[in-house]
Amino acid sequence: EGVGPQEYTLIKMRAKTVPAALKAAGNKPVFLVAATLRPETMYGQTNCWVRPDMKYIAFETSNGEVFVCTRRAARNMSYQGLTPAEGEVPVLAELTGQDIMGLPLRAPLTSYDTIYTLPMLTIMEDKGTGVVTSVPSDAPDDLAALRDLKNKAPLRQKYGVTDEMVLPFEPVPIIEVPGLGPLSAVTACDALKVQSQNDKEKLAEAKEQVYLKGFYEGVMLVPAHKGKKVQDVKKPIQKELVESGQAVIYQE
Ligand code: A2H
Repeated sequence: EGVGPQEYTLIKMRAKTVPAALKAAGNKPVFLVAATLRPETMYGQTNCWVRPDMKYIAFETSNGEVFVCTRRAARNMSYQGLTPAEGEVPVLAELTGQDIMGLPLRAPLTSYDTIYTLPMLTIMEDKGTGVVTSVPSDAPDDLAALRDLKNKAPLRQKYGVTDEMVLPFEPVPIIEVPGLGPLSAVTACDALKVQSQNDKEKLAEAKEQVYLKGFYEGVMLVPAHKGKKVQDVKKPIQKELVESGQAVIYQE
């Protein structure tokens, strides 16, 4: 990794219903918080990823909201002014990813009114918040994991997610990438014949093709920013999300 701290945008995904494991939250609004480097892609969110076997916590923030993420990330947040007392995390509940699987969420900027938490098995414990937002149009890992769930009914059953949480959701064209079209991750994964979320080598190659080009040459397709370069809208979109209370800045 790089030398300095990495800055992420934490996307606040509001739980539309509160599961039994989160009853300690009472009436406070509950958010799953996903760390992203690409806030301008939030127009293309189709779901939220959690890892079924991973441990998460719910804690109360300095403004009376409840955030769900890994304990490690919450500890970092406690030194970034996000908890009531510096260095202290007021834990409300301990959970596993499975406890919050299939949760309906309202997420910023996406055209889908409700998206769901779904299982991704390759989420790393020591990066970001352990909650990942899914943009299958522009992220090969997200596309591969979504396709796994779409193609494999037994996988959906294993983690208790229903057809309705998965099948209606398709990659949304949000960024045109020269040579890769309006669904760059789809183009790359199809060309390389990526087989699943565990197809490490091909996914690494797909990401190499998609990420740099997407960021440096991508042009926005969404009406609000149509024709603008990805590079030029990233910061303004981040700012808009933060100022409207739909995101916070997080570093690690
Ligand atoms: B990005 P970096 Cl569209 N485990 O968000 C695995 N992946 C994780 C993670 C974790 N614990 N935490 C965050 N991520 C993903 C969007 C996106 C992202 C797009 C394109 C590129 C991209 C939609 N998913 O990242 O190792 C998140 O996916 C390019 C690397 O800290 C996050 O941003 O550089 C990115 O990896 C952070 O990865």
